[in-house]
Amino acid sequence: MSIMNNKNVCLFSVALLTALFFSCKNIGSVAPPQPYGAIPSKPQMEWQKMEYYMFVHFGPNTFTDMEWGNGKEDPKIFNPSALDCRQWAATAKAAGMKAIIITAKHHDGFCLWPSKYSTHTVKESPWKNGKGDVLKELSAACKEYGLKFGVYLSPWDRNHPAYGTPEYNQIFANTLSEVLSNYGDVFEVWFDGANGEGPNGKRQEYDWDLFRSTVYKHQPNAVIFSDVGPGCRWIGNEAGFAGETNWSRLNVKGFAPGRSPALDTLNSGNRYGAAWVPGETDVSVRPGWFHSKATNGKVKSIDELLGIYFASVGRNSNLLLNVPADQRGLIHTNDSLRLMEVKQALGQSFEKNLAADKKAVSKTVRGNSDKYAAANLLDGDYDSYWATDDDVLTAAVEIDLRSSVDVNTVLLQEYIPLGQRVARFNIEVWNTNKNVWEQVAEATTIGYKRIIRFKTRQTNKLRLNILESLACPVLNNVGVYHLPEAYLPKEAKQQVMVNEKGDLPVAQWKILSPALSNVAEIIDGKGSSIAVSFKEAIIIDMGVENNFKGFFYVPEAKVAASNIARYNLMVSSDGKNWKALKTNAMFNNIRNNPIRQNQFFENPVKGRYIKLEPLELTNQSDKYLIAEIGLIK
Ligand code: FUL
Repeated sequence: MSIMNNKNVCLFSVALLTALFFSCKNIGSVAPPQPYGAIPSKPQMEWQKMEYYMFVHFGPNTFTDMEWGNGKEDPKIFNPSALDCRQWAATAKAAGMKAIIITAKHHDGFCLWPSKYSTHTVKESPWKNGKGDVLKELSAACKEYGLKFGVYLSPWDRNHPAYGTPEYNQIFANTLSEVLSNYGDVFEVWFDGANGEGPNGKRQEYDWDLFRSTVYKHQPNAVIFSDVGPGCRWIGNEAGFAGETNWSRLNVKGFAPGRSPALDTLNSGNRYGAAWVPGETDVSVRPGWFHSKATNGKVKSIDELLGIYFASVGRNSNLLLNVPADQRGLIHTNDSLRLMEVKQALGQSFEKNLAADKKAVSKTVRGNSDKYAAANLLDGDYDSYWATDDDVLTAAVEIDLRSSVDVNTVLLQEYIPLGQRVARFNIEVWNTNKNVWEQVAEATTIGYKRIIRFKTRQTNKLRLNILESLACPVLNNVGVYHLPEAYLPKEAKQQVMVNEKGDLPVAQWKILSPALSNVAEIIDGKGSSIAVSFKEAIIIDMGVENNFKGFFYVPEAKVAASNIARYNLMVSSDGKNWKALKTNAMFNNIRNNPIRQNQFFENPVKGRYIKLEPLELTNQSDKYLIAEIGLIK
């Protein structure tokens, strides 16, 4: 073996250095991925990071115990005895929420601020001698508590005399201008798509272009919610869940609020949608949207609310949770206690990220550069991310937890400023006894945030496999957690019972119509429904005369199922001569929120037979669904 002379040593060193130089991770010189498809605007990005905020339904309905007022309510009924928006804000803040959106004007047209453009407002009410302004108090309270402030405004107005005429569009725009220029920053404007008849029996052709431009004129950074955005979209149900697959892109061409794409499209978005319109899940903490004494005992359980959280925030959607104020103008203790319990449960669940400061490695790193290394997934910095080369659409990341621990939850985030890309992935854990990888979950989209829960496993490593991606995957965060067992998904629930205290007993009842073999199910107290021909009424013989003050109908609990929307209800003593108790009456909001409908009569009623005649269904079916019918003492 010859010994190298000085010159050779020199050449060798140069070669070594050059080799080292080229093999070395070249920080900074590798171009970042180009954005893929539609991407969020700056306000949409800020909005997405808010994740969880409060809806407050409040207005005349709070005092009439209605879900939809008809606009004829006397403004004198609006008189909260102890309204305190600071209590709402303090509650939202303590619950970990980031904002409050208030129903400034619901379908009944009543304005919670003294609008110049209506005579159906707080100034016509006795509250604070007509000098009150709920928006003023709430916007100030939000500011004080560091919360953002948002407004819900229903274009459908069952009170305004101009509704149903072309002039109304400008009036609504003026109304918007008032709300959006007098109360500081408004982060979200919530446009309800519901469009029914106004006081003249006419519907309105809405000028959405005018409404949107009015919003942006006063609040250029506001995110506009509607069925189709443009800021964010309705998730397609009021039950609190986004699709398992949930793209933040949507095709909006040809659609409008109230004329939306199919509900499952709203639920899942469009894989190749042309616009960035992320989902927002709106759901009430109680069965209805407005406060009612009857639902004080029906605030959703921790299980239900955690289920909602994981099915919304955990599926790439923001969560807008409604917590209605009561007749005092306060959030009821039952609701606020539950919110605190949920806050605590989420705190316990996510306080310790088992992957933080551990090791993440991937064989596929963009340009082999440290700038895009898998370690970025664990550094807590939102803007640093792991990415692969443009042509690498499947990839894996291994998370080394360094010691064996219990795990059951993985939280993933895509870096959505560059678009949403991942279409399918799975998660594996290392079986330390058998020395093999075992799959614990497989799912489709990730988006801004995806939380996957699985049966608890003890392991020291996990692997995330991106199995399908529309462009090179770009992820900025992976978290690994061990949730208390109580917060893991529960087995399918048993049959839901739908009876309430105060329902008349049904032991002696006979159902005279329809003549179906399973007809007894409509009085068995359980939640499963039967289908009845649209032409057939429900007729019941109670055997004896009874006194009652109302009736209830439990529809099929699925949004847009063929439930009864409009009906007649009749009573009789002999089964021949009928008296109308309700004529052409509506089950309000039953299409979107198909819960038990309690309907009360003007005066208590006596009778032996009742008849429910369907007049209109929530869809075009020739059959309607009914889970239960009964009378309220
Ligand atoms: C719906 C309305 O009809 C309900 O009353 C409620 O306000 C809900 C949030 O939006 O469209």
